[in-house]
Amino acid sequence: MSSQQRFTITAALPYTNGPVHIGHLAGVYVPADIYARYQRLLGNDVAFICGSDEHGVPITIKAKKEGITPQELVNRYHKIIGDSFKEFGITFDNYSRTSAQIHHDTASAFFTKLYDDGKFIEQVTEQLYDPEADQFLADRFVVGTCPKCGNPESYGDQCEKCGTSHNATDLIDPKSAITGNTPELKETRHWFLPLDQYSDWLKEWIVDGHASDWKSNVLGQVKSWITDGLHPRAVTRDLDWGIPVPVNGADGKVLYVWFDAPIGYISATKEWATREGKNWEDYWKNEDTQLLHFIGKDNIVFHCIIFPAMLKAHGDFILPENVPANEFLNLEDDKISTSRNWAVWLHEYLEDFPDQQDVLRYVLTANAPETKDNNFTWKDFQARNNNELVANLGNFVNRVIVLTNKYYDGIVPQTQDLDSRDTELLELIKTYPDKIGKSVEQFRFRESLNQLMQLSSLGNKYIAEEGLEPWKLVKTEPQKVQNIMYVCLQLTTALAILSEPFLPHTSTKLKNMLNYSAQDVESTSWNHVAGLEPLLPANHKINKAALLFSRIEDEQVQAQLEKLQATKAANLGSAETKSNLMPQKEETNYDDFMKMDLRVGEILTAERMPKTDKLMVMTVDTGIDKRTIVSGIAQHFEATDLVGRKVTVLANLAPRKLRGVESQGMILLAEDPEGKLVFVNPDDAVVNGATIA
Ligand code: B3M
Ligand code: ZN
Repeated sequence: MSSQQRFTITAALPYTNGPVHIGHLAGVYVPADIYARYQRLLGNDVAFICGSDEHGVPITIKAKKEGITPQELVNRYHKIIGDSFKEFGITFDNYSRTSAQIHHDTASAFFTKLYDDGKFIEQVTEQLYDPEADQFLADRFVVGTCPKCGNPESYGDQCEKCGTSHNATDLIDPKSAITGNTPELKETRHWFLPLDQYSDWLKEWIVDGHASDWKSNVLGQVKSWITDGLHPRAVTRDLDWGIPVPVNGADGKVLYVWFDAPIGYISATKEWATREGKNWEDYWKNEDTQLLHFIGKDNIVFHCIIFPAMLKAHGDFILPENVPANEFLNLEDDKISTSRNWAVWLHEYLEDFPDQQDVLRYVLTANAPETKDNNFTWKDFQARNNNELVANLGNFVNRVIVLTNKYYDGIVPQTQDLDSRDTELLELIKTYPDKIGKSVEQFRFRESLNQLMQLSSLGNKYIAEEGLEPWKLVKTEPQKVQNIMYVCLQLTTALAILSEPFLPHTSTKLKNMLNYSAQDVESTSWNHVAGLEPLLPANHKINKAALLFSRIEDEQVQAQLEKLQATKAANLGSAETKSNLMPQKEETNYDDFMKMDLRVGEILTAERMPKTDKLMVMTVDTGIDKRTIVSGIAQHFEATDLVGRKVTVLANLAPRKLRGVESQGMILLAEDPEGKLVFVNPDDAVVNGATIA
């Protein structure tokens, strides 16, 4: 037995300006919960920490819109979010909030220590200011063009399109989100964390030290930030909602939300430790403790660069062992968006699918955006439920429990002369805790869930093998059937234990059906499955079968799709969509337009450029020649979807080199206000080379 390990597992603190949706669950909370539950089942010491992120500009904007105070707003959503997490079986040891006194105290003390130790640069700089609103424009109070990727909708502190974190003054053509005015520059004093001074250390620690164990999406982002050069970042803001800057003469200033929020992990641990009679420092200052941050990809810079630099500056904290960030989940091929209401909200899901929390956990894990953005569709949800949960897992368990009750009054039968098929399966079951566990430890949750389902498939195969079906043999070969049912009951118990991290409600139901509890056996832990003791000994009495999963019908899926259709229709006419449209460009003239050689082409080959996320290299038949065109569309389309497609080509665009490959033209695309790209499709009947004007 290995000795007990200690884990501090954090899940990103959700902003408390709205409820949580399937994207949050898939990207952060379900994987974190699987991991925490798994470590607990191994007998490890786990602090699984989360809470509401209650500061920041979006909260004040929304509260203002609703005519309530920010505190009233966060109180509302803190409750809704907390309830959703409970319903879905997310087992936080503490779900705290950043408006709690303990957090204000902890964050203030953290800032003060860095301040006293001279870790900040204090500087008067010119910041964006909206005279009409009489307010400085930090973070989401200002929108402008991202200096890195050109996204016209970037926020002051971060561009959601390319993930870059920047200063508000870096934005091109900034506009106040309050009044729409072009801001002025006005002097103000702030405190900056000189990230540039941590650059070498970060490189050594992450890029060199974790090259093999951190996910490549995380490493990729970290590397690119370090290569682009880190700059001092202001950690204070001119706002009235947040934690006051604990320095004399800093009235009207608060800590930047991304400075206080990650400290929330520490304050939530303190709050929990006090309640449980533990020492919080064991979880944050002991080198033997493994600190893990579960987050979405838009939070990588904060958890891999800024927060570690803060911890390092403080001096006595451990650093994360890993930051297993996920990519994004789309919904029905469209980006999930709170403002467009394009989401499946957890509290609404529960109204439509009560008691089916595990189905959603299952689908979101099976389809998790682990290495690339992924898509949730209601059809897939239905298919996975009906074909996998109902037909595989549910079907196996139901047969075993029903037949045991029918043949043996629910008593686990005695075995005699097990044949090789029986013993092989019993041995194979014992390999699963290790197999599933290895995948979980590497944050490969899809793979681990797949293995769990394999185990159930093995059961179905075993029970349904031609000529050996128990219901056919029960009269003629009663002992053989006893053996088969015994083996099946062991497998069902293994499923009850090993499913717990993934499908906790199902696991509980299974344990109840099996009348399985810690008293019967030495322990209920994970590794018990691999042990020598039978999981469910002969003569043990089980309970009656209860329903585990039920089919999801076409009408239910249809109802969900109609709901989304209605959202889309409502959005189309909305003022927000219209105001998101790009304004008309400056006037041009006929002659200039006619200079452009636009024609119909066809994509012959397409290949993602190695070592880039965005670039696609294509050969295009323009009718007059076949040429190479490189385009930044690789995040929007798969290469296989492109080949054979008719496209509109700007043929006489001056060639330019992109990462060493010369691009000879441009393919035209329409971009909607949400950044979704669509081809400008010529009719398939038009010949390649046909000109367009
Ligand atoms: N609230 C961002 C988000 O919900 C932020 C996470 C804080 S973790 C310290 O995406
Ligand atoms: Zn950008």
